[in-house]
Amino acid sequence: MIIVGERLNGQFSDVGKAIQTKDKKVIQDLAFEQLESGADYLDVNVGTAVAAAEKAEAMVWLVETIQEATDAPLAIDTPIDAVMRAGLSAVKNPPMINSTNADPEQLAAYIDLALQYDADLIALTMDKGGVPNDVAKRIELGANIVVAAMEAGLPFEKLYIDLVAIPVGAAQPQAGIVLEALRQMQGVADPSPHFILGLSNISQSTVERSLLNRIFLVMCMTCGLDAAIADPMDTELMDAMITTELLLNRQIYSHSFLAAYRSSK
Ligand code: THG
Repeated sequence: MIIVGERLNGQFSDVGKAIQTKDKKVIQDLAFEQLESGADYLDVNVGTAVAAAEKAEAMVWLVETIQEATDAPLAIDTPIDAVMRAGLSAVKNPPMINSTNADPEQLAAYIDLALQYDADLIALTMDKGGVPNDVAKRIELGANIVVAAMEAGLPFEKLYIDLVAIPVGAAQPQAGIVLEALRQMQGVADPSPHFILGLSNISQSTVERSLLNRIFLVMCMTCGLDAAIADPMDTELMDAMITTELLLNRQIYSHSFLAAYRSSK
C-alpha cells in the first residue's frame, strides 16, 4: 500500500493555525511523525487557513517548510490551478499532483503538468456534474481518465484513479458503490493504474471515525485499492492495513509481521 499522509492540511485546526502564524515546528513535527509512522508521501493542503488571494503563497511556504526538514515526496493538494502551479514550482522531488477531475480540459492541462514535473497524477471520477451517484458513471469517467493518460503518454504507473469516498453519514449507499466501482475498474489497463481514496472522507461528521476508516480501508483493499490518503499515525489503521497486505499475500508471513513490515519501510 502507498500511504499519503493526510495531516498537513489546513482543515486541521493545529495546521491551520500554524499556517497563519508561520509556525514551522508544528509543520515539520507532523511531517516527521507521519514519515516515522509509515507515510510514503505527504499530502500538502492549505485548506481554508488563509484567504483565496494568499493561498499560493501559503502553499509555497508549506512546501518549503516541509522540505527544510525532509526530502520525502509531497502530494500537492489543491483544486486551484494557480495554487497547484505555485506548489509545483517549489517542489524539489517528483511529487504527486492532487488532483484533477475528469473534465477533458482540466484533465489535459494536469496531465501536461504531470509530464512537465515528472509527477504522479491523482484524477477524480467526478466532473462538472459533481460526484456521480452510481457505479456506471464512475466507471465511464475512470475509463475517460485512462484514455486521456494513454493518449498523452502518461505512464499508467504514474496515474492514480480516485473513485471518491463520500461521508457514510451523508450518503450511506456510496460506500458500496465505491467498492463495486473499484472491483469493476480492475484490469482496465495493463499495467494497471493505481487506485487511491481520501479514506477519512468516509467518517467525516461521525463518531467512531477510526473504526469506520479502518474497516472501509480493509474492504477497499480487497477490491483493488492500493493507495490511500490517510492518517498514518492511527496505529490501528496501519495495523489493519499491514494485516490485510499479509492476508492478500502481498507480504511474506512471519510471527512478527507487523514489526517486519514497519522495519522494511
Ligand atoms: N481525494 C483526494 N484528495 C483529498 C481527498 C480525496 N484530499 C483531501 C481529503 N479528501 C483527504 N484528506 C482529509 C483530511 C482531513 C479530513 C478528511 C480528509 C478530516 N478533517 C477533519 C474534519 O473534517 O472533521 C478536520 C477537523 C479536525 O480534526 O481538526 O476529517 O477524497 N485525491
